[in-house]
Amino acid sequence: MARRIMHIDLDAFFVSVEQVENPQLKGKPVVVGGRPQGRGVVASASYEARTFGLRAGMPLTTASRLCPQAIFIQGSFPKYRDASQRFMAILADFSPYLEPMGLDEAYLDATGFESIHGSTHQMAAKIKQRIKDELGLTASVGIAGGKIVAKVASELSKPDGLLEVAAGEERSFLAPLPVARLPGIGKKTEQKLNSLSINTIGKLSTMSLSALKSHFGASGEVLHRFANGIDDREVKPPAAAKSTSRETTFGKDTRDRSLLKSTLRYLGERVGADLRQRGKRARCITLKLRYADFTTITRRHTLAQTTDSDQTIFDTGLGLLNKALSEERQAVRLIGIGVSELVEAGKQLDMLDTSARRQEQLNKAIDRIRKKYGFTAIQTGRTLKLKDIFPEDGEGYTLQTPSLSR
Ligand code: DCP
Ligand code: CA
Repeated sequence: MARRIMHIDLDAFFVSVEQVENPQLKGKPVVVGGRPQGRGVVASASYEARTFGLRAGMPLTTASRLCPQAIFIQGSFPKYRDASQRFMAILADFSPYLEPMGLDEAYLDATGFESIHGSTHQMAAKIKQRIKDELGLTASVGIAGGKIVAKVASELSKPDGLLEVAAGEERSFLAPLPVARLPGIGKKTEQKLNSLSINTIGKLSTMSLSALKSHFGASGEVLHRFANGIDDREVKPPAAAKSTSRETTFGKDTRDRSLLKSTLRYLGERVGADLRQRGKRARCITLKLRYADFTTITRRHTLAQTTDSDQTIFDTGLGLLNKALSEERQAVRLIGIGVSELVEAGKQLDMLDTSARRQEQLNKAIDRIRKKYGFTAIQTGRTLKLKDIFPEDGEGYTLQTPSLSR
């Protein structure tokens, strides 16, 4: 059966999330990335801002010169992560063959879904509608026989687009487009191709494999396939993570044991919540410390029995911390805690033990309340101290400088 691959990409993602929250921003040039005189770059620009030449990656100072009336927003990563999760959950309703790429795009294999959703085109229209109804966002969708052409199609259709390339038409669809449209061709490759008078993907597709290999080495072969619209890479659901961790850098290097402990407790609770949400238990607990001179150490402890309990994670981490601090006199710059050697949380032998069972019930109750009222709705004595130190973002403490990185 001929494959039908979809590429779904949210339009002006960060900016659009801000516009849903504050509708006054709609229809205006808006930039997410930071203050106009800040040192950062544009992370996302509204399509109105793009008419002034604003682009992702452009220094904010350049952006404010090109478009002084633009509204500049700092942005908030947890908000975008939430929107991303809801976006992926909608897609997962349509097909289990889903491969998220970053926060706001995904490939979906729609082959054989006609009996459920009608044509692939109709399925894409339904997906777009649900994203609009439930998230207030617009998505652009490309459909083709392989990933690469689906992606080019979604990009070409932006914003709020839907473009299907009929089976067998991949090569002729790509042919008139400039080479830079092909994902993977960066500035350098583009210049090199242009210097060889190769300006369109069609021209590129006629270059011999050996010529491409001699100019671009191993990637010449990929270029050859993609330019011809050939791409049989599968849509691969992401592999389950093998570990999970949380870490934070202090505003100022510290020797304050009670601050170190509170922070460890808080980070450990986040790790525990993550484990339980994923239905996993861990056998190995790792502490990470970076000292003032940037020396970084990790210390690990393997438990006799797997755990998903905040208390056990913290107790084990604290044991490692006390030992490490007794061996090193420097102030601490960063602290982190992680768990690994994960197993599915099935029925565990130690669950027969009543204290372990009580722990589990307690953790479950905490998770429920936090899900409803936010992570900091419940705090233990230790993490409460953090309130005075770290700003809170409604969803948990903002541990690092607000970061837009993925
Ligand atoms: N992003 C980022 N840093 C980058 C690239 C992207 O922080 N180097 C963020 C900002 C974007 C989001 O990821 O809003 C998605 O990236 P896209 O490249 O898909 O850009 P947009 O969604 O903003 O615009 P488009 O409508 O072109 O997809
Ligand atoms: Ca996008």
